[in-house]
Amino acid sequence: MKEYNHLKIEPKWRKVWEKKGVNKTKDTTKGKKFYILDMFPYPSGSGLHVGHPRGYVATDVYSRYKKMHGFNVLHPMGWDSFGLPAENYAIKMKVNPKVMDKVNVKRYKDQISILGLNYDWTREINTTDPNYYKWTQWIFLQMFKKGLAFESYEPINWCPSCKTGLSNEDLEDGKCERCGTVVEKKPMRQWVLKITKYADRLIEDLKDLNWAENIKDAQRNWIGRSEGAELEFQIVNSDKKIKVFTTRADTLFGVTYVVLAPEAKLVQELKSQIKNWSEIEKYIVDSKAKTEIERTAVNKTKTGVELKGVFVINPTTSEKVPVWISDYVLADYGTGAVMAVPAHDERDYAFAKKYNLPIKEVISGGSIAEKAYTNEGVLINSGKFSGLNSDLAKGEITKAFGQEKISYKLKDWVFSRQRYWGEPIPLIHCGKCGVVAVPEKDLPVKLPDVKFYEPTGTGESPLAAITKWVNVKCPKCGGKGKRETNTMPQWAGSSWYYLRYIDPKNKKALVNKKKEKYWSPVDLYVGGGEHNTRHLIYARFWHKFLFDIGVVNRKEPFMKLMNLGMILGSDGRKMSKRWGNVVNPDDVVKNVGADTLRVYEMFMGPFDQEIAWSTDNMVGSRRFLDKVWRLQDNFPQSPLNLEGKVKSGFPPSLDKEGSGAVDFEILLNKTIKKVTEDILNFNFNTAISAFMILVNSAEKMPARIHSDEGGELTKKEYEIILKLLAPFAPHMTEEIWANLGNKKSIHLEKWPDYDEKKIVSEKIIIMVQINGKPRASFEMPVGSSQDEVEKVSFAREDVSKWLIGKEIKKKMFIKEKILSIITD
Ligand code: ANZ
Ligand code: ZN
Repeated sequence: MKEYNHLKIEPKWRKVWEKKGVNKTKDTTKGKKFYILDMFPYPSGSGLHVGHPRGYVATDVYSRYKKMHGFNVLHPMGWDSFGLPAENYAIKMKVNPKVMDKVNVKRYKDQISILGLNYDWTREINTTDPNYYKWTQWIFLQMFKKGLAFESYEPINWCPSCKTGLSNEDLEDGKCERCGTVVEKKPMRQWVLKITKYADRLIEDLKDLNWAENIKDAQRNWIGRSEGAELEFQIVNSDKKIKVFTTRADTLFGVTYVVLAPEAKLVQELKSQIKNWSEIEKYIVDSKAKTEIERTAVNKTKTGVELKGVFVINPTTSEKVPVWISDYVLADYGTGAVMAVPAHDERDYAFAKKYNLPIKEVISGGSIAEKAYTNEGVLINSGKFSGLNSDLAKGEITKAFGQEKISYKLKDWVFSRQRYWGEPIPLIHCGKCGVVAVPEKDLPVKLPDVKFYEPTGTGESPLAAITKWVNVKCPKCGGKGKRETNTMPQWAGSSWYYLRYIDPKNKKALVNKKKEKYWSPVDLYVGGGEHNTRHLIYARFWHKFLFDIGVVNRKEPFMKLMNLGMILGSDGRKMSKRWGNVVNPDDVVKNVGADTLRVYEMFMGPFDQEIAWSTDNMVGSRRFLDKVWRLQDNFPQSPLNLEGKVKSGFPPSLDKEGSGAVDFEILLNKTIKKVTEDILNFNFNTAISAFMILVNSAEKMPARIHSDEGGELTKKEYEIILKLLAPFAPHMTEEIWANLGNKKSIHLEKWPDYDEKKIVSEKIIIMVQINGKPRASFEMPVGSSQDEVEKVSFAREDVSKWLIGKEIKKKMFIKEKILSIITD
């Protein structure tokens, strides 16, 4: 019997598949299609560890399964190479990012290739390829032309270490997500995309998507839509007003002070009126040093300073109330100002207690002696509105003193980076014409080669130093112009890449319309954690824009989303060089084979849950494959000898109920059903356990050949097992398949059907005991209830004869096992 030598088998078959184009997607727009997509990686310098391929293996299993159902499957892979991580790594290694990218991509591709994933590599894309980013720039230009890209000088997040502006999405607890440095607010020129214009649609269209509710919630929370009102407070002795955003207009009568964010422009404008300016100035400086999380935490002690000399009028009562600044008010939410209602808001309550400000109750329903009463209720102390309930009062008070307003936590997308390694923004600044779009025929604007790619820290990208590149003619007037030197953020290229796989080599359009119509939407998108808010929001935004300008035909890009759980090191920590717990897939493939790695990663636990790596358990997966391999012993290796020895069915004399052969047939049908359903539901781990049970049972079969107990494993059954296992262990099953004399690839076979009757007809033996003595045993369908078992029992002579003339005192039933009857 041939040895299972994965080192020989695996590379051999990968070559064959490539030569025969087994993994290629049919270039057609007819027939049933399935588009299955992995979130593409950014090839960092450290290469893949065994955690990365978990999602890739899952999509691979799924796509092979779909192919075996006759679908034309699009299952592509590419590289998200622009951006800070790649650039920071290149700088650390003192290698030009362009050169580094080539090395990293090659490494990643080599590592991915040895896993036997059935990607159609003819569709590979790389976001740093000018033929690709030409279209990233093209989309930006369309946004620019539609007024969705605009220049702004607002203060933005600035990472002093990465020396670039960042979007809100690039922060983690107020720190730069890439390097952990606390970000500062810095006013600078930047390009911003009006994603907020799409906020409502980004929420609304979630309802059509087949995504886990927690991911939808993450999207909703990120967008943070809040319905409320904008109300105005006249400043005493000034023509200025303070505008506030509130979700509780019903509490307006309870406002006892107003609070501005320390950064609010108004504070500067009121300087001449403010009597304690130096104190105010100091507070503004101090609050700059704090992160947003620190500032808004509910349980943190509030600080603030009164603007001495400034008062506003509560419009309901005409009472004068003081104005404060405090860092619990954020400059960039709502209007950057809050009407404080200490009786009914926790933060205001804490603040009022600390600074001895009045607390005025205006909603009845709870005591405010020790804390704010924050529920809604019936209004009191509210003039003609008293007696209304909160809901009604909100509307009435808003109508009388302001207007309805919706606020969003989502900010417009700060879209420029002062860094080298990104797509150049295709705009030209002209002294006469202002900002001018680069004509589409001149795209792509190629990223020039540079000597110095380190960030400058001056607020300009290193590109600004390349005068030859920067100085161009204005496309409009032919006069002197200068290129925009900011580059796009790392999320640009990934916001539309799934469209390019559909038509990766198209020179005339981003994607051919007919092909787009055929392949859209992505039927199944698989990826993990951190991308669930940002990447998905950005991509959905771009997709909606492309829908609006007629490039795509659907409102949403990703129909179904499966969330991937991380693989941790065997110590339970995130795999990282720092902990020395990284397992390299190359080593695993060498030691036990790609098929074992694949089976193990699918078996180790529920797909969406985190799980720690265990080399011991992986060896178990190898043992399982060894067993499947050894089943070949039942069949002669040469197809010539096949006849005679291998039976195509069970010998009639053995084909009776209760024999091993029938048991096996039932188990096989059950397993087909289970594996089929499990793959569809991403329950790969239970699919593999079902396999293990089946194979254990198949292993025992040949031993029975010479006994009368049952049949033997038929070639047909063995082939069914192989087909079911093919998506998980593509190399080994292909090898055995060929050994059995098959000429075509197993991966082009049809997925096995199961026989529903065979599953339903499964029986178990019920034993009937009467007064402790076994009196009868017979078959019943699995799952029969006590009632059903009793009915059958009492109808049988061998039971009823013991019961005639007796009274039944007690009955006990153990499901699928025993009915025990006690008589007098
Ligand atoms: C008065 C009030 C009374 C409020 C009350 C609440 C309870 P969401 O739901 O998150 O939108 N707020 C408004 N702008 C703010 C800012 N820039 N920084 C910090 N807080 C701000 O929250 C809206 C509420 O958050 C608003 O309603 C406002 O306080 C506060 F009994 O106004 B409320
Ligand atoms: Zn010009």
